[in-house]
Amino acid sequence: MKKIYFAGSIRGGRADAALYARMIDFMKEKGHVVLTEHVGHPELNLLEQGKDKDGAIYTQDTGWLRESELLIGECTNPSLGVGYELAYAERFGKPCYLFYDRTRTQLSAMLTGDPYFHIFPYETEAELFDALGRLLKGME
Ligand code: 6K6
Repeated sequence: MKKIYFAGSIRGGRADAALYARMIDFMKEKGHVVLTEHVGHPELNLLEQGKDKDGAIYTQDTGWLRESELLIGECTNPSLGVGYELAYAERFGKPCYLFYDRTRTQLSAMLTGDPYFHIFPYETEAELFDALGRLLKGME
């Protein structure tokens, strides 16, 4: 059982929210704890904002990042918050595994150019889940 920090776009756009939810369910089914389940929630309130709320989100999420054993990110939809989390995770030495659909995006050179990140481009969802399954199996 691993404690996983799942990173996916929120204010960057919710086009892939259902995919995040399927990835989170998959990781949980394999017996892992996903600290950031809300990232896959379809009705997450994007309009809820304010300095106090955002401060609490930042404190909570950076705490979870430090507590996590690894980060798994779905990076097809660009997100400033996910980019920040990746740099934060690297700073704290958390292994980072990044997935993106290469038919839909060109991942930032700041990620593909950093050898710290383990990057998994995919073309179909079946390919994504196959790679994710193998990755989690290798951690048992
Ligand atoms: C309310 C209910 C559920 O979520 C909210 C409020 N928003 C956030 N809550 C928790 N984590 C967040 C929230 N907004 C961004 N994040 C973190 O940043 C997540 O861990 C995502 O991986 C990442 C997304 O960043 P943006 O820039 O796309 O919002």
